[in-house]
Amino acid sequence: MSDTEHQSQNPENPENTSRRKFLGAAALTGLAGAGLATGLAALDPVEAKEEEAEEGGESCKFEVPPGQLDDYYIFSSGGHSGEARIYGSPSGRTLKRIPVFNIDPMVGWGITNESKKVIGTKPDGSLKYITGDTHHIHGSYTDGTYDGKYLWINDKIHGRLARIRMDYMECDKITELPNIQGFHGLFPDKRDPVDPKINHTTRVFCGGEFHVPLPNDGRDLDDPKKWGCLFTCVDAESMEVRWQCKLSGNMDLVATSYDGKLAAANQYNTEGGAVYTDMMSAEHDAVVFFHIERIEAAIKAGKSFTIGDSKVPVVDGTKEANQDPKTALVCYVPVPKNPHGVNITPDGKYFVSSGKLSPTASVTATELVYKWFAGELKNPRDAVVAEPEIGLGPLHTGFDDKGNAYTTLFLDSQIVKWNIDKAIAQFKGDKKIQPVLDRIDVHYQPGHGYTSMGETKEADGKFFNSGNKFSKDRFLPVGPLHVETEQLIDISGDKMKLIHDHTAYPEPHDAIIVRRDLVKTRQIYNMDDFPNAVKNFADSRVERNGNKVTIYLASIAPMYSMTDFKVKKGDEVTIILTNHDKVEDLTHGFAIPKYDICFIVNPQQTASVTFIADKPGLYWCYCTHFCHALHLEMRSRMLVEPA
Ligand code: K7E
Ligand code: CUA
Ligand code: CA
Repeated sequence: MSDTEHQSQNPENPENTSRRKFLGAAALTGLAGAGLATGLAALDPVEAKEEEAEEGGESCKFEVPPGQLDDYYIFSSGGHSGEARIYGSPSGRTLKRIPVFNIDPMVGWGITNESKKVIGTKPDGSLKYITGDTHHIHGSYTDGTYDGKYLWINDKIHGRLARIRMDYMECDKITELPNIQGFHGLFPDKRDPVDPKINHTTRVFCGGEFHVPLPNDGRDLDDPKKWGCLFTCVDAESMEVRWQCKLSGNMDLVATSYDGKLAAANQYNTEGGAVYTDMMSAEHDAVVFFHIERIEAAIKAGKSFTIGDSKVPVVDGTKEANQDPKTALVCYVPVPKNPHGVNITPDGKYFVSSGKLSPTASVTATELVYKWFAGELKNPRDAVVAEPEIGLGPLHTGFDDKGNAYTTLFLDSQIVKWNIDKAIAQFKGDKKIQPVLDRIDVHYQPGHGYTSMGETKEADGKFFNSGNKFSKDRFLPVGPLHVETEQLIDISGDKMKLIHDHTAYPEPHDAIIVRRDLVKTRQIYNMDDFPNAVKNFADSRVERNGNKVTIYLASIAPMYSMTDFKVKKGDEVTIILTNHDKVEDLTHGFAIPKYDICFIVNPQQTASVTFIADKPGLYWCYCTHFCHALHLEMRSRMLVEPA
C-alpha cells in the first residue's frame, strides 16, 4: 500500500474524514448550501461512506491530503513555451517550471552570464535564440530504470538538445545539432551496445523530421529529391555530437531497446513529400531500426563523410545503401500510413507504433529485427507480429506491468487498452480473439499518454496520464486560448477509471512519470562549484580595469555586503553576487531599475550579470524574492556618475 492510499484512508485524520462525510452527505441527500445541515444530521455515517464510494469516491482514494507528498514526479515538456515542468502525481500539483530554451526573469535564465553561456550568444553578447519548442523529455537510465541523474529535452525549432541535471533541476548544457531541421523525437540509450559492463546511458539519439538540402547553404532549394534527414547521436556526458546517419524518408519519435543495441524511429514521410498530400500518398511508411554497434564500427573504419562546415562523421543509412541485411546499418520495417509514436514494451520484446491515418497499432518484435540484421529474415515486414485495429487516430502508447498497452486515440477522444499477446494471437490467425479490453473517454483529443514508470523495466501499472490537446468546456474560459487538460487514469484494475483532471499551461506534449524515491535533489549549492564566487564578505569590492568594472557582492539575509557601489557612465559593469545563506530555500533576488536586471541566487549559489552603465543616476538594487521580515529593507545602491 502506498503512502498516499494509507493517508487518505486514515480515520485519524480529522480534516480528511469530515470532508469525506461532507461529500457523501451532499451526494446522498441532494442538498446543497443552507439545507446541508439537516441532511448531515439525518445521516448514518456508514451509509454515507458507502454512498461516497459510488459518487466520486474513486478519486478520493488517490487524494493527497494537505501536508502529504505525492508518490511520483511528472516531468513534462512545455511545447513552444520552450521550458520543462514538474508536477506531483497523483495530485497534479504544479511544482516547478525549468526554463531551458526560453527567458525566465524569475530565476534570471537568459539574463545571467552563466545561463547565457549555456543557451549560447551572438558576437554582441545577446542570446543566439530566445525561442524553443520542447516536445519530448526523457531521463537517464541505469540498469533499465531511471537513475535520477539527467533529463534530456528537445527544441524542435532550432534543432537543439538540452540536458537538465536532476540534482538542482537546472539546465546545464545545450547542443545545436548540425544540418538538421525539426529535431523531434529523442531517446537516451539504456546501456552500451557492446560493453556489457556499461549499464547506464552514454548516448542520446535525436530524430530529424524536416528534410533540407545537405548542406543547407542556398543550393538545391527547389529540388526535394536532394534534401535529406539525419539521425544524430549525442554523447550523454560531454553533450558533443558523436555521429549522424543519413536516412531515406524522415523521422518522428525515437525509442531505444533495453540491451542498448537498437534505436528506432517512426517515419511518416517516406514519400519525401514537400506538401501534406504527398506526405500521405503512400499506403505504407516505416519504422526504422538503427544498428548502433554497426554504425559506430563503420565510423571507426572511416566509412563516413561530412556535410558542409560540420566535422561530425555521417554514415549512409539510405535504403539503397542498406540492401544487404548482414552489413546494413539500418532496417526499414513497413507499417501502415503515416505512423506516429514508437514505444518499447517494458520487457524489451516489442516496439509499438501507431497508425495515425490507419486505425491500427503495429507491433514489431525486437528479436525479429535482429534476425533480419543476421540475414535470417527475408522480408523486414515479417518482423511485424501484430497489427490490431484499435480505433481512430492512434498516436502514443504506454504500458503496464501485465502485458497491456494503452494507446491515445486522437480522433475518437479515447484511451484504448489492449493486450499485446492477444493481438499477436489474433494476427497469427485466431480471429476469435479480441485484443481490445477496454476504452475510456478523455476530454478531448489526446496526444501523448504515458504510464507510471512505463518507459522503464519497472513499469508498475498504476497510472496513465492522458495529455489532451483540447479542453473545450472542462475549465473556466480564459480568453481565446484554452488551458490544456491532463487527465489521470487509474489502470490498476480491469477497467480504466478517470481519477481527475488537472490543468496544464499550453502546450505540453510528452512526459514521464517517475517514482519519487528515484529523484534526489539538492537544496544547497556548493560554493566551490562557482569559480567566480565571492567567498568572504570581506572580499566585497569594486575593481576597475579601464572602463570594465567588476562589483564583488555577497548576500546574507537581510543585507547585501555593500550598501552602495560607484561606476561611471559608459562603464561595462559586471556584478557577481554570491549568496552566503545556508538555510534551505533562503533565496535572494537582485533587480536594478531601468537596467532590466532581475535574477536570483539560491543558498550558496553565485550568479553574475554584465551590462553597460549608460544612464547616470542613483538606482536602488533590491531583493526581489521574499526572504526575511526585513526583505523590503534588503537593498544596495548603484551610483552611476556622469562621464
Ligand atoms: Cu505526438 Cu511532438 Cu511527441 Cu506532440 S508529438 S503529442
Ligand atoms: Cu533577500 Cu528578499
Ligand atoms: Ca506517408
